[in-house]
Order: sequence, then structure tokens, then C-alpha cells
Amino acid sequence: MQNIDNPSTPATDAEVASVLEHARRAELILVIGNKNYSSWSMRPWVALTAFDIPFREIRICLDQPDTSARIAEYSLAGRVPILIDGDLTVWDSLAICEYLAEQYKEKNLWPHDTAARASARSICAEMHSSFSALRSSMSMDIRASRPGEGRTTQAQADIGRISEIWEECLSRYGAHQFLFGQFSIADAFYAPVVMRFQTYGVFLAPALQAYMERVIAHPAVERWIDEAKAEIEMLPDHN
Ligand SMILES: N[C@@H](CCC(=O)N[C@@H](CS)C(=O)NCC(=O)O)C(=O)O
Repeated sequence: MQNIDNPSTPATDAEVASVLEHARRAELILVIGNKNYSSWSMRPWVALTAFDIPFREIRICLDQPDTSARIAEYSLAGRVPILIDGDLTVWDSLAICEYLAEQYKEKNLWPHDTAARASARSICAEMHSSFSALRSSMSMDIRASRPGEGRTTQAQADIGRISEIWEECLSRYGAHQFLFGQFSIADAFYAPVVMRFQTYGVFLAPALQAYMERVIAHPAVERWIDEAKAEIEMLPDHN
């Protein structure tokens, strides 16, 4: 675990105890990886920020000798993101977003309409379980610019499938805004894909390009990008 006041210094046991005690009392805590690289962390962070749900962030630098030990202080699953709500720990980006949607029902993190909500859940599950070629050959690196790189046949097929998903959602539900009209968990889930398409110079049909621009301009995504750009660590690729 890192020292919150001085992120380059590992936290002491007392500091770890204090953070956990703090969490037990009220505040939501989201444990994440580096903003430039951790696509899985970006999803719930963007959802929390977009829906104005107060939380405190703990950032653990990935790929360091003590990364696993630091993550294990919060979850034995050994992966970020991790949400801590009092005594409860929720790990995995999709489980975290589902938990938030349940806890903050009035905020409609999922689309309100049943059919739209079922589609939104389907595309998030698809994001969660597919697109491994895109993930490995076009890993998220917000600060980088690598136009044309990473286009393996399989990555190209993933790009094609994602375009199909976006086209379908925007024409059926999106009313030319976000995938289901209002910003939802679905957009938070695909925001890291938008980051990849930007880094690797993937150009899509004008309507999809305009959707990507709206995602990039969303205040929550904009904040994540700014904070990713302010990071200084250089890590190997992450998927
Ligand atoms: N399916 C998980 C995947 C999480 C994941 O793979 N996180 C990576 C960082 S992006 C991680 O924690 N890696 C641990 C490490 O690098 O030590 C989720 O959705 O939360």
C-alpha cells in the first residue's frame, strides 16, 4: 500500500490500518493501478466520477517488486480495481460497477429501460470476456501515440466487432449521444477502448468517431486522461 501523502513511500502498518479503519467507517475507497495503463481500473473510476459518487482513491503502481503485496493488503484476488465499502470488499471491475448500480439506484448507472439495460449488460460482459487480441496487441497507454501499430488480423476483427456494437447501440438507443443515450456503465466500460483507438490511430465511421470524441470530452474521462498524463512511470504494456 502506498503512503497517500507521499505516493513514492510505502505506507507503514499504522497507515494501512488507518485506511482500512477509515473505510470501515463510511467512505468508499477505490484501489486502482496506474491511470496511464490500467484499463480495468479506469472503468469503475470513470463510473464513480461520472455519477458524482464520492470516493477516495488509492493508487498502486503496477509492475513493482511490491505490487502484489500491496494489492494483497486489500484483496487476495491480487488484481485492481478493488472497491472497499466499510467491511465489504468488491473486486473485479464489472462486479464493482454492478454493486455501485445497486447501491445508488437513483443515479441510473445502467439504462432505465429493461431492454436497453439488458443490452448494456451484454456489451459489458462481452467487453469483460472478449477482445483479447485488441487487449494484447493494442494495450492501453494513454500518453503514447502509435498510429497504425498493433493491427493483427485478430485485433482488426475485434475492432470490427466493437464498431458493430457501437453502431447498433447508438442507432437503437443512443439518440446520437452515448451508447444508451445518457452516459452509463457501458460507456465507462468502453472508455479504455476509446483510449486505445486514439493511441493506435484507429479511425471509424463518422458517427463512431463522433461518439469517441464525446467520450473523450466527458468530464470524468477528461479527468482520468489528465491524471494519466501527469503520471511519470514508464511500464511495460498492460492489457
Ligand atoms: N477482470 C479483472 C481484471 C483486473 C486486472 O487484470 N487488473 C490488472 C491491472 S490492469 C492487475 O491488477 N494486475 C496485477 C499486477 O499487475 O500485479 C477486472 O475486471 O477487474
